[in-house]
Amino acid sequence: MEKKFKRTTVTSALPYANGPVHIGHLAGVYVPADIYVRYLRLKKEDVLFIGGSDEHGVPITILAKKEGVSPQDVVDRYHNLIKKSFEEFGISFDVYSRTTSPTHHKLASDFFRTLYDKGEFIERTSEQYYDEEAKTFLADRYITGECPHCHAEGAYGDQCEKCGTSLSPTELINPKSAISGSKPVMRETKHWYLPLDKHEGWLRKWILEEHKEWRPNVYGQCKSWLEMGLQPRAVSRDLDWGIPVPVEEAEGKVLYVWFDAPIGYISNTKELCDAHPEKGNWEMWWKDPETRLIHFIGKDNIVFHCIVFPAMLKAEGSYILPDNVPSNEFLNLEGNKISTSRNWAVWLHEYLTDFPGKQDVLRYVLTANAPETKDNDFTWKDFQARNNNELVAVYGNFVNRALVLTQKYFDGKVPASGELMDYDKETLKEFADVKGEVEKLLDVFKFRDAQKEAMNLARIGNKYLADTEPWKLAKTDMGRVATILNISLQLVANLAIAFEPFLPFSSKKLRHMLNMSSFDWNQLGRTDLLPEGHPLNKAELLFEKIEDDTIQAQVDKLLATKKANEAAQYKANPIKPVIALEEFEKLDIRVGTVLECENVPKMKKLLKFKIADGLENRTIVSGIAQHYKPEELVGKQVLFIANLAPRQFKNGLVSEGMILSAENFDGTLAVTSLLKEVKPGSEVK
Ligand code: B3M
Ligand code: ZN
Repeated sequence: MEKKFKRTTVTSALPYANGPVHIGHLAGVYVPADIYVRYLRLKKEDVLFIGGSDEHGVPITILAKKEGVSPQDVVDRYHNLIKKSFEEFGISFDVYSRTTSPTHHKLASDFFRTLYDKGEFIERTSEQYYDEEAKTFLADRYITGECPHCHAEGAYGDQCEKCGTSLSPTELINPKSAISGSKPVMRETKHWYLPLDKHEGWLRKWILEEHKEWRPNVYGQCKSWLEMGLQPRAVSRDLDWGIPVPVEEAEGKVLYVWFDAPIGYISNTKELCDAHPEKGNWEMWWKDPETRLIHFIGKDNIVFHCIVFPAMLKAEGSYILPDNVPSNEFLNLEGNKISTSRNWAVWLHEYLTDFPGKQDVLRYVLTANAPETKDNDFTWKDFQARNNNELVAVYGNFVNRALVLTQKYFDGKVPASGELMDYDKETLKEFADVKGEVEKLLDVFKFRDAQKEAMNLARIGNKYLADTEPWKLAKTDMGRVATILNISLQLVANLAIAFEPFLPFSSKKLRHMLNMSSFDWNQLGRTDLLPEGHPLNKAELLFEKIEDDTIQAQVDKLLATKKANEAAQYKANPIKPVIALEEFEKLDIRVGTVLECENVPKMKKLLKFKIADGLENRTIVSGIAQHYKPEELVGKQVLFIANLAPRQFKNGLVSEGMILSAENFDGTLAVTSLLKEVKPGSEVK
């Protein structure tokens, strides 16, 4: 049963202001949210799109400490950078504020106080690590020590980054405070907990029975949380960065970041509505049952938005609950998980430096590849292919041909359509259907399929022009050319509308080329969008081809990152057990000069050497063909073990010794050589 809503509040997860945003953020949350909001606005529905930065939490304080600046400095820097990136990519927030704003501090604080006064929290005392030198309780991340599982040093109180195990701080061997370096002691501390167990009953009914339509990944995650049974969750922390807990005995305690952050959606709405009364009262957007609330988030935020935040809202009592929580899975980059700390990402601000003006290309590719049902991979090859084969070859090409031909034959004015032939009618019918298809998909948050449908419209147009070939008819039948171009231009106008939610920059450009004034979703599918005689503006290219070397430059940039990461992670193997000098002296290591070197047929890894050893020369076979070409080694001096027992290969080849190579940590081999030339056969001691 479909509920009728008057308006929609759309929120998108508030990114932590401790780093710039990357393609994973855009693909997972902001592009889909923006598509949805633009679609609703085009349909002239009442909608607010709420965004902002999440500026509290321990990682921000750690970064500040590392940089020797204040947490406020950190969030100021990244809030502005993130905000700018979103603006540049056309993410059309109605408000993009921050959780350090005074409005938010007050609202979050009041929210806590309401729940406190209503008796919605329970209080619990527990023992936690305390730094006696720094006189502060330690957040899990602020305690380091030896991992109880893999015994790596420097594991954090919440996780060992080496083996990936989740930890609690008391499990660490030899714990140390990351603030003072001292050994922390256990001390009692009191916190407030939201008793989620008390909310389990209604949450079960609300999600599992009444929201079966939620995406399977979201529904499934909720189900498994509920099946495990909910526990009380602490909503306060011992920390000096955040919103003070508004209770007398709570000195030195702040609201847990996941308690205040979702309230940020509400505060940001309030900030917007207070400054722009024409947007209505903020409470209408959050408390009126005729308002529909939609949260766009990434999959690691599901429990907070589907269970914890709704429990908070319900406990408060005057708020509506989300109607849907479209959450995406993760986007990987060239086969690896995107990682800020390892710099494995395509940063939005860097993308725009390398691809100025190509916001829509990235938006298109991220939607075409959106991780809606499973994790997906972004590759630069795919990026190039989708740009060249779809945006340029299909969409751009069709638009360009329709406009240029109109310029050429009709002086840039929309020609009058004559009588339609069957093929024209079929084409028109096909594209009249697209509106319904795209809508059906957008309404259920299937953005990739919706964009595919929109692209289908361009395919229909491209095929229509290719089949009717108006350029061939120009000498014989101008009436027919006029009809074909009229139909094509109506299709182009439809494309400008259909793509607006997905590719807003290109739609704007196209709209200008078409000199199109009225613009709304309900016109989609119509064939009279451009009246006869309507003057068009000059045609420009909507998209341009991306060349191989541009893509290679991006791939190289990632390869350099990979190398740097590997180098940073590299640790030499432990030294083998000690041996006596006599044992070493048993080895006869000599210098040899490479006289000949060749590949071995059918044995891809092997090189066969003829080595001058100062005696009778010898043959050595070595498995280094993947690392050297034969001609690179001829004439060079190498080190080899001269008294190793001969070894016979399958094909009968016998190796009389072993050439010494060093194995680099990435598995590549480097043949050893000398700094000065010596006589072949010289001994190495
Ligand atoms: N800042 C977590 C994240 O960026 C968090 C989202 C808050 S939404 C209220 O993954
Ligand atoms: Zn470990």
